[in-house]
Amino acid sequence: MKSIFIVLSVVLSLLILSVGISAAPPAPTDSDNDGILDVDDLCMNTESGDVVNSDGCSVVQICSENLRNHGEYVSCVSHTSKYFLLQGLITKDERKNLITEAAKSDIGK
Ligand SMILES: [Ca+2]
Repeated sequence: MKSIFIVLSVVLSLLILSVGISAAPPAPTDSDNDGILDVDDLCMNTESGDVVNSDGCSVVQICSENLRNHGEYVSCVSHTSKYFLLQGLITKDERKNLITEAAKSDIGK
């Protein structure tokens, strides 16, 4: 009788061990597909295709925070996009397009 318990406990231990070995940790996720994993992403829900910095934030996301008016938004896009340009994240033409789109937008109005 005692040997049955030993065999059962060994089998049970092996089962627990095999479950522990085969259970892989969950894959890291990048919910907004901006190339920055969620654990490091300070700006969730980045628009698809938007260029982001190492914090996972686009120019629009950075400049849409704590706005007082439209002029402040356009100014923020201008200087933030310059930083993105200097970092090699965007081209001069992309920066120009960001500023043009910011000026045409209703953000901050
Ligand atoms: Ca993001």
